[in-house]
Amino acid sequence: AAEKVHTGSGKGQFVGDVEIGTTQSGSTYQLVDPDRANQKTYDLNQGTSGTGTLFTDDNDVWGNGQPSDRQTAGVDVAYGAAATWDYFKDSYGRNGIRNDGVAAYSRAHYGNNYVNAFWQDSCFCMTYGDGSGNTHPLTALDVAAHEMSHGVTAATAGLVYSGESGGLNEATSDIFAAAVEFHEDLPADPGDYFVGEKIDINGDGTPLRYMDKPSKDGASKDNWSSTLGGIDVHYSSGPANHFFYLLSEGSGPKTVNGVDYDSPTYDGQPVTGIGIENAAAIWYRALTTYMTSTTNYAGARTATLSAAADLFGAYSPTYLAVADAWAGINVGN
Ligand code: ASN
Ligand code: ZN
Repeated sequence: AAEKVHTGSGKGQFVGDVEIGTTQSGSTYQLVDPDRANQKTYDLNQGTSGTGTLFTDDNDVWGNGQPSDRQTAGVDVAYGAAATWDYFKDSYGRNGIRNDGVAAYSRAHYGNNYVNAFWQDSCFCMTYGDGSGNTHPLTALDVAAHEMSHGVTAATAGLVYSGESGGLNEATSDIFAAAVEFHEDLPADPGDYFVGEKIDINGDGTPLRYMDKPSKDGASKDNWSSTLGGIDVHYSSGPANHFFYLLSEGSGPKTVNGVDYDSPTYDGQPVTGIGIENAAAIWYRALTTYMTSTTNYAGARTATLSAAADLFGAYSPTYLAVADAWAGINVGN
């Protein structure tokens, strides 16, 4: 019998009440999204290999917002995958992570007390742990968008995951994580320039990373220096995240979606923001057109200037804002 297309209603822990794409198969429904190339969501059921089983449900009402309900994580990650698919499609006409119309799949409930999430090119899939006590899952929207964006980077510039290119790879995932979050702007998770603010990975309510002033995490760098290539890629991403914040919102104090930021510049000169959609479009064009596997910070500057020239005109106000934002993190000034 032909499978029927349905839209299930879900309640995630982080996304709140949402619609998710589901497919009826016989007398049950599956977390298979017919609007997005049958993008699938699996329950690993604490295993660490294979796909486990597809999430299924008998009445197409999924999760209850609590981590104790296994479907709740499925709702969050299925929504995250859908939102990320939509972001790249709506913004850039990108048809899936590899732009080939093929959907990646998601795996929730990986292992026990696993405090991470990750993307793998080998399976073309992303995987999510349940976090500390199996009750703090790493399934928020920005985490999903971050992981899937690793797939986009791998399929495009291919930035090597070490040294300065590794920092740019990580920053690319944080940049599109923020862009996806603003694009959705869910009541339960409005757009912000933090990474992982919902998952409470530190146990004290603080986010994993701060794009306006990355050093607030105690380890990330705010500005480029010659030591950058020798540190963990999740910290050498800091200056590029800071560049992206400055380009989007500008320097100095600013309130966005009710959140107060105050972003400094390395050179003390002001930067005028161009808005997150323009900043992300410049980064996307730079990533997909000009960056290569070995692009470093200086190369990222020239890549974004070329992208800005293409999209907005050489020496346009937007192009000049890109140059100012790089100067604001000690690149090219
Ligand atoms: N969650 C981490 C990340 O996406 C996994 C890793 O270290 N690659 O960056
Ligand atoms: Zn990452």
